[in-house]
This record gives sequence, C-alpha cells and structure tokens, in this order.
Amino acid sequence: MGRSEELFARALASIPGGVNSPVRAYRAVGGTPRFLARGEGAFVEDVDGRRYVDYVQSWGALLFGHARPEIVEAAVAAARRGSSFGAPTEAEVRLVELIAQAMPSIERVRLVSSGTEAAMTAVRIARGATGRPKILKFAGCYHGHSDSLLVRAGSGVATLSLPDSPGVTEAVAAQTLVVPFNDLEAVREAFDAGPGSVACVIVEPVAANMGVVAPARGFLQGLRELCDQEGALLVFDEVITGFRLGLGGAQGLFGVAPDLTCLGKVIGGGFPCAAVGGRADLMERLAPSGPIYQAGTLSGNPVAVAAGIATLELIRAEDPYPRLRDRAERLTDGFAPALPVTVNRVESLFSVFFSGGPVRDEPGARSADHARYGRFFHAMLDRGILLPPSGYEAWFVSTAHGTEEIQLTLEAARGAAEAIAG
Ligand code: KE4
Repeated sequence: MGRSEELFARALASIPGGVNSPVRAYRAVGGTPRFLARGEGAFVEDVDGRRYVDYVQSWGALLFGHARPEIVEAAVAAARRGSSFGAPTEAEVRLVELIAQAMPSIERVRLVSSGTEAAMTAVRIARGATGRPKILKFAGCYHGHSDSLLVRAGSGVATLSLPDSPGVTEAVAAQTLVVPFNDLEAVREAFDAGPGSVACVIVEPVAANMGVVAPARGFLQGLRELCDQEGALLVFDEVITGFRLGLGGAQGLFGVAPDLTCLGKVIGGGFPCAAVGGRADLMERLAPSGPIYQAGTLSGNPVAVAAGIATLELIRAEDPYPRLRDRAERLTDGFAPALPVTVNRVESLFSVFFSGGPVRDEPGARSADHARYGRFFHAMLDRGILLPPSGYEAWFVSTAHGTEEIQLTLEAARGAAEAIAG
C-alpha cells in the first residue's frame, strides 16, 4: 500500500469522505485520491514521490503554475509583516484597482474569501437592489454551495425547482429558476412566467462545471437584452473565466458587460481571495455604505491579497494569454488523432468529452461516456499525467506547461487511448 492509500484511510477516520472538497475524492473516476506533497511549475509530486504533469492547477487558480517565485515571495513577505489585521490595508486598495482597470464594468469591488461567498453576495445585492425574490440560473452551471444556488430544474421550466442537496429547503429552491444553458427562449419563458419577480440572471459566461461549454452565438448578448427589458440584473460568475480567458475575462472576450461580476481563483494566486464587483450604484448598497449586509473576518487578507497583486502584476508584465492559448491548442489538436473525443475549448480553457457528438448544454455533457473518462483518467495517471478527476471539470494549463510537458501529455494520451480501447 502506498502512502496515499494509508493517508486516505486515516483521513476517512476524521474528515467526511476523507477530503475537504468532494471532487478531490475521485468518486467520479474511482480509485484512491493521490495525496500531494509539493508542486513546482507544471508538476506536482505525490506523497510516494511520483511526479505528474498537473492539469488541475488548483482548479484554475494557478495561471503561472505551482510555486511561482514572485507569488510565493510576495506572500511570505506579507506574512512576515503580519498575516491578518481585520483592518483596511493599502494592498487591498491596490488589488481592487488592478481588477477594476482590467474590467470596465467593475466600478467597485468587495473582496471575500471564496467564490461561494462572491456568488452568494451578488445574489443578495441583486435581491436587495431590485426588491425581487427570484433568481435564474442555468442547469450545469455551478456558483458555489450557497443554498439559493444549490438548486436543480424541476420537470419543466415553469414547474418548481428542486433542492440539489438535502438541507436546502423547498421554499428556498422555489425562489431559484433553473433553465437550460444556451436557451434564450427558456429564459424568456421564465421571465414571462413571473413578470417583475426575477432579481437577476446568474451565469458562467463560459460554462466550466459541466465540462467546458461555450456560449452559443448571441446568447450572452441576448441575456443582456432580456435583463434590460425585464429590469433584472445580469451577473457573470467569472470565478473561473476571470483573468483566465484574457485580461478582461469572458466579458472582455465577448463584449458583454454584466451588472455584477464574481471573481476568484486567479485573483488569489492560489490563496483564498475572491471578489464581487460591478456598478457603483449597486455595490454601494453593501454595508457599511448601504443596508445590504455582508462581512468576513479574512476578507482582503494581506497574504492572499499580496499573492493576488503579484499574479495580476505578472499578467500585466508577461501577457500570458497567447502562450496559454497556444499550449491548449497544441494539446487539444494533438488529441484528435489519438482519442475519440469531443473537445470544447475557449482560449486556453477546455475539457474533453468521450462523446460522439457536440456538447452544447448539460444533457449533452451528461450523455458523454463518463465511465470511459474514468478509465482514461487512470491510464493517464499511470503515465504521469494528473487530469481533473471528473469529466465535468475543465482542464487548466499554466505558463509553466511548455513544449516538453505538452509532448509528455500527448505521448501519454496515445498510450492511454490504446489501454482503454474497446
Ligand atoms: P469556491 O467557493 O470553491 O472558491 O468557488 C465556487 C465556484 C464559483 N463559481 C464557479 C464558476 C466555480 O467554478 C466555483 C468552484 N469551482 C470548483 C471546480 N469546478 C472548485 C473545486 C472544488 O469544488 O473543490
């Protein structure tokens, strides 16, 4: 038995499911999760000393790979000055100015500690600002685990939504409408079913939690127009796409300005920092400027903020996006001959479906062969490549993924394709 197995057995005796976030338990792909000991650039090393090219990259937080020196040194220096004050600091102002400079729709920013908090706060701002009770989300999109957003579609668009977890009440679920991604007609029907009742539409502008699914042509602009017609707010959850698809995120790439934006992952550089931002007239409703309450002991934490500033300054200095796109393109182009897969890619963000046809929404993602993805995952793991342990997750390249890492991955993929054939 290796040390991962030993540690997993120990962890199961003290942590629910042995992990501190469900996807890490490998339930979707089977087997024992690899316990990791260290990361460096594109690589991670497990507790048995095995090295892997890593395409999880802390679920997209690490644009520059593991342990990028400038980011680590910034965090260490900040920690040496005191890890947390619970008081305002200059660094927080600097970070939110860097964010606002990158995304013109963002006039004010409130820093929080997780994407869940950012999305939860955006929903509260929308309800508080509009006085409307309902929110609308899309099947297959994930916005963290706050009650209002752990809701799935009922049998039909107009029928009541259902809790997507025990502990979420039917009363809460009833206030969240869930419609198919990329379906503007369903959004229009949902608005018509309850005129004046929808506070906001919240969407991952490029879905990345059902695997990657791009917005259909005109979809995001259509949401903007429908929200304007209906007096609802448009919320872009850019926790993954923000500073991943480009300096301006998805809103910059597609030219659609939301009223509120959720950010996370990259802006913390691997440390717990997330944000909700947007129009000043909306954000100023947050306490203490306005009556909508929101708070957090570690919001704007100096160590996390230092890592975030270092990350955003590296982005400005290096413009990583052409390289990231090139790496992803060479990888996904290289897969085609070796694997019977559908690859959905937007810039450097992509995922791989073992599916015979296109994947444009959650049913399409669900119809892919996820058992085969599990076999592929393990065949690649055996060949030194660590993929996301679920076919519903995006793959993340970093600037540390160079030609050698791409070649290693493509060679492994050819071997894995043979191993899982049939
Ligand atoms: P956190 O609360 O996990 O920081 O962020 C929630 C969240 C919000 N919005 C989007 C678009 C997200 O993708 C996430 C979290 N992403 C998952 C991976 N798909 C994090 C990994 C995990 O749950 O362990």
